[in-house]
Amino acid sequence: MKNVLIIGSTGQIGTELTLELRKRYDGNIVAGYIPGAEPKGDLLESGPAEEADITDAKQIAEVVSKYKIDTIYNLAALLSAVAEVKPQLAWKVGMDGLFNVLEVARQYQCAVFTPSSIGVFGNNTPKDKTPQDTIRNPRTMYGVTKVGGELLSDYYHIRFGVDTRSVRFPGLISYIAPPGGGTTDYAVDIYYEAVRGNHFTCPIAAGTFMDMMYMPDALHAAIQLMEADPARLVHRNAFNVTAMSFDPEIIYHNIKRYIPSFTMEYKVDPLRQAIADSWPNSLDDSCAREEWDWSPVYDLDTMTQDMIAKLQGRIGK
Ligand code: AKB
Repeated sequence: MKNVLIIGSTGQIGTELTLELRKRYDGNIVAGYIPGAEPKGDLLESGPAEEADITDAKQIAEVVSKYKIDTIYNLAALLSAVAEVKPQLAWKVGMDGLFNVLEVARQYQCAVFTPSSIGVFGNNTPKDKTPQDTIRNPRTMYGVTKVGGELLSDYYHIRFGVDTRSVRFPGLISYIAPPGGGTTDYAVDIYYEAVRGNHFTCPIAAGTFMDMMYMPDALHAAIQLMEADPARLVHRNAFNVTAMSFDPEIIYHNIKRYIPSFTMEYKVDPLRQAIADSWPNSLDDSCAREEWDWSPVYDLDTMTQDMIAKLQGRIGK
């Protein structure tokens, strides 16, 4: 039996991860939320939900104690573009919040998963097939909090024995809850506009390659890493993982294979473009493959077919 708390359960990853964990495990899979982002529908009806604000250590400790939580998925974060607009809040959630979670985990002996990101890399990082162990010198607040989070999580493992694990997620593409505030969001928005029959204005320039992953693979990565044999883990915080790398032209032409009338133009957003330019073109995820058998299922074409079918069912056309 597993008792799990998901902090940020109503966000892009949390909405789907909470439901997936409830399918897989008996026990209390608690949907943690903040006021204004309460769970609804299936998420509310299929299991317990509790207010669990990452900035409130006491509140997190109360939920952990009440449900005898053994694993925390800490999904609270401001994504890269919005973190540049609100850097103080991004630090409060990303660093102070993580510190709260790790302290509660230390006291109640919980394992902790906190997603990291390709945002840990910066302009001096090797761009192609970026290695697992390499330069992490981001110049964004998002990246700073993700590098800090990786270091702090490793510290809690080494110093206090807290079972911390993490992956560096690329852009995540999904059709249930929207991402909101990321640099890679265009790769989600493009599907919505295509399925609605709309023209798409792309904020990222042609030729900008970034790693991406379909949500089912992302959920699989998080759960598989948390279930991995600790004796095999050389790394912990955080593993490079990827499923595909493309630029806006490639995804556009892939969607056009299934929706030939779809059209796109470019209106580059300088903030998002600068962030995208500082990130890798592609990651080397061989350590994840070797240490816990990571292997994605979806490539661009299978993801496109599934996204279009799922969105047609949800938003019509
Ligand atoms: C973002 O674009 O900020 C995120 C990420 C890659 O971490 N999707």
